[in-house]
Amino acid sequence: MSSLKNPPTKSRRDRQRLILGLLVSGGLFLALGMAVALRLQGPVKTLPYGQFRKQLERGEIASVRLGPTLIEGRLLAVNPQDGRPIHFRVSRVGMEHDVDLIRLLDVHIPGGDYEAETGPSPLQTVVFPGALFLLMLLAFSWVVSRSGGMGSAMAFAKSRARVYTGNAQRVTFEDVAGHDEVVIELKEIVEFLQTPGKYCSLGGRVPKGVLLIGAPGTGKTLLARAVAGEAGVPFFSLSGSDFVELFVGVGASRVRNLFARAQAKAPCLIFIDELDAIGKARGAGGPGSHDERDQTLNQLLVEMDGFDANRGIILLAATNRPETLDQALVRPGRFDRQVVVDRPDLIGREQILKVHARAVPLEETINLRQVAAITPGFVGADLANLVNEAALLAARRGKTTVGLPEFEEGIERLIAGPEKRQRLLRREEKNRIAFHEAGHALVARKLPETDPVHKISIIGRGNGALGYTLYRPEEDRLLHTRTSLENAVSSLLGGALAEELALGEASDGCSSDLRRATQIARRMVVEFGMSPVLGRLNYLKDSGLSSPTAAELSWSEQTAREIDLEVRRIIDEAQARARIILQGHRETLDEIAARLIEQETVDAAELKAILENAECRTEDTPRGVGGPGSES
Ligand code: NHX
Ligand code: ZN
Repeated sequence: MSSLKNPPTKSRRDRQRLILGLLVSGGLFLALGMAVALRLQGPVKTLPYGQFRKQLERGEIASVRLGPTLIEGRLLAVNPQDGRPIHFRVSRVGMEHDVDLIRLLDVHIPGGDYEAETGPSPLQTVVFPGALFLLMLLAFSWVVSRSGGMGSAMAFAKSRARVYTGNAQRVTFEDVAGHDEVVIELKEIVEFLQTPGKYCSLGGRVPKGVLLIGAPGTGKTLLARAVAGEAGVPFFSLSGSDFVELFVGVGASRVRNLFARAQAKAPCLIFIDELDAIGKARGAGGPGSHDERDQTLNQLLVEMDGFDANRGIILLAATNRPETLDQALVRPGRFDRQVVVDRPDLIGREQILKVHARAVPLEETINLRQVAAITPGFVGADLANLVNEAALLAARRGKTTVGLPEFEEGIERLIAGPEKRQRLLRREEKNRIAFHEAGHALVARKLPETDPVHKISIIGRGNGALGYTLYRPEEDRLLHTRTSLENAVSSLLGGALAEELALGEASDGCSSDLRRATQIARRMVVEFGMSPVLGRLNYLKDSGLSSPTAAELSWSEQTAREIDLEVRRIIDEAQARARIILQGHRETLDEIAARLIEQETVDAAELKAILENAECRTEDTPRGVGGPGSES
């Protein structure tokens, strides 16, 4: 899927060209100005007025031009080096009324070679600025024509839609894997496009807009291209952010332009990626003026109402935040069909992997179902990356085929970045990292309903983590009970807690653990109604914005305080549970940490063995605190 990603947006390149053009014309302007100032005429001496008069009286001056504030002229003497004349300049400010001057000039300038000047020459006032203006105009239109492909400044208003016609990169539903239900729904759209007349003859109303809703990387763009490819119609593709420009009105005229072009090519498909960039609720959002975006959105609504879907234009749009869209966009006659593009399930992932692995030689024994099983939560783009990473790793290892170990390592690289083995660790720090990760793992293993620990490691990773615990979420866990959330918090707190128990105090390394733990606890209270004190209420405002800032929360100060206290209570109780586990299994904790220091990583099977071994030795192991179902 990554190979089909959009090329980088054009607008940035255009802006760079514009700035370059402005710089070039600015430079020209400066150079010309300096040339005018220097007049390219050899040395010019600036004389004091008194000096000038003395020299005049001594007959050392050849010619004089009297300006209103300035006297310029040429000395009789020449430059001894190159024989060029020496010019001079005298300010006469304050001396304008020197009544003797004319008499002196009459007497001392040979041949009466003096004259008055009324002001700057026409060359200076008209020709130079005119030429400059023309030059800048030329430079500007050159830039615009380079960027927009048309020779006028109106290129700004032209939409940047990429148009795909013909079969060059035709995508069909064959190329889309793992979204069978979505494909079924979109096939209807294909029929509308192919035979627009068939549906309206029965009085049906052809949909104008279809909204694809799904997380980034789930393949929404690919699906849109496949619809166009299947229908064999032109495909106008652009991103919502292409409309958002500095200049008010540009976005709106781009929308107009886009629809005009589409009308000319009907039947066709228009695809707007990141619709939320223009479609955010009007008047909502941050400070400052959103006039530009509002105008763009208004224009889009106007165009959607204006075009006749029966002529075979269908608008497809993608967003991952449908709740932020302006309600006007999803009303009947606009984006009234909504198709959710979910993260793929096990079978979907296997199908997607198969598509991406078509060009990759796999080991005989590998089954892509196995790879799909260990990649819960991955979307199409992730899986495409994974196949690529695995192939690169196999090549690096000198193998001719790609096997499961390469996929395993590829997953870790995608989640946490490449290994950073070179980092030199002090012995105490290595020890601390080991206890930290052992703490996470032990708590997770001892509490029910937690994601199983897949691997723990004290090898640093490219993302900056010094050590990590890889949880492998159980396949297709869509809902999380209160217990599972509480215990996830416990496990997150287990790292710092283990440091504290084993080494006397915790370190500053746990900040991201704490952030995630606090986030979970807060959502339990504010969003999931899991606090008995605050009740089964969702405290987010109606806008349903997924990341509430203080201003978007709808509660009183009293409630705010109660929320804080409840979040605090959840964290404290989770920590208490983790503490009981770590204290009750202190030897196991030491054992896991020792094993980590010895071999740097411990996988799920080794962890299980350590835990079972420890339980054989001590029969009176305290049971997990989470109630029945506590696992071994
Ligand atoms: C510091 N780094 O800031 C040092 C340099 C506590 C053994 N003082 O919790 O590596 O503290 O379980 C993903 C997730 C950087 C990326 C967490 C990048 C944390 C990670 C900061 C282990 N494992 N902390 C952890 C850790 C740190 C960091 C991350 C990340 C440590 C801890 C980093
Ligand atoms: Zn941690």
